[in-house]
Amino acid sequence: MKDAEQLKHFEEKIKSDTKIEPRDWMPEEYKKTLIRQIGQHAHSEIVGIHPEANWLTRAPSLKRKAILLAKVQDEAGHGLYLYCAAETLGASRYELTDLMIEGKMKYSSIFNYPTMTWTDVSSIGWLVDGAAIVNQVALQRTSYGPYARGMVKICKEESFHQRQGYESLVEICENGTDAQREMVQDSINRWWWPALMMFGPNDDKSPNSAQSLEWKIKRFTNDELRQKFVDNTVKQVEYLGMTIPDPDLKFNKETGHYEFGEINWDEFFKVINGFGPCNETRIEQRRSARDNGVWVIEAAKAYAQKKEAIKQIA
Ligand code: BYC
Repeated sequence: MKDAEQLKHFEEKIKSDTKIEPRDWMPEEYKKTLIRQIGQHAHSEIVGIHPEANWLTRAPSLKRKAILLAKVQDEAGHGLYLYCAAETLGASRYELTDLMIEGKMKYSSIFNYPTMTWTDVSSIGWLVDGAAIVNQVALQRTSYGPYARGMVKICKEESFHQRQGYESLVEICENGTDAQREMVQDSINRWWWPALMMFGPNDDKSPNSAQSLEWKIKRFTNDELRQKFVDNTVKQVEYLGMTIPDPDLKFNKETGHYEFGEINWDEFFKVINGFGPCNETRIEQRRSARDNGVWVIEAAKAYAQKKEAIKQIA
């Protein structure tokens, strides 16, 4: 088939919601956009382990430790599914990781903030995984088959993560001390705005959205998803007896949505450009994991070669 015919065939598939699969023809830019988004998504899952793993040895009970350990393992699994999805497009996970460490690929802004108290761990589960689900439920219908299918399992697990985070906060708010409730409020104050930033810049400042929506890589705009998250979450904050750190937040009866204040976009761009509170630490953690893990990869390769050699002789 000629290029023009292939393009027409590709566009028809997108139009009819038929998934694009690894062996199908696709425009180079479509492939590039997918590698960028899936790669960043994979990096986020892996980098996102660090702020939570920081509390594994300090969880307040065996039950909380077991839950957190399961969550961290799930996140590592999500990273692996996503790197596999990127590999179906010809991008190796090692190359993508190198690009992130060199500052040439991003990961979610949210993981550049520190986890200072146990309630931060609960708030991450509730707010960060809660925001991630809103985005990822939509991505279950993304146009690239391996990415869409990966999202189905990831969403089920994120849903458990969100519930465990919220349940942990309900427990503190209902049965904790005043000092513990203050820690919950402090944690909401620090995580609320960064959670809203996870959805990316406003639609009129989002250079990639228009094309990604046309190709159905994205199914909703950044602002539509952010609005959905706010609408979902306000009542949950109220149930905890806590407040949202936004004096402009109010329900609009006519639209049926909550209106909210202006996000600090200077802070957002600083963080995604490498100057957030923990960017250096996170990149250093990834660099050291990569460098200290070389022997594992080499040992696995040597073992595979040995097995292959034995098979040849037998
Ligand atoms: N952080 O044109 P735009 C999790 C970048 S992990 C950093 O709107 P796009 C979890 C954007 O990449 C879940 N960068 O871009 C794990 C672009 O820069 P480049 C993570 C951001 O791609 C462990 C530029 O800004 N979820 O749940 O159309 C423990 C312009 O933006 C951010 C995903 O990764 C940001 N927040 O839309 C706990 C979801 N926002 O690449 C929990 C998958 C924007 O041109 N990704 N940028 O240099 C997406 O849905 C989309 O990529 C985004 C951005 C909505 C994030």
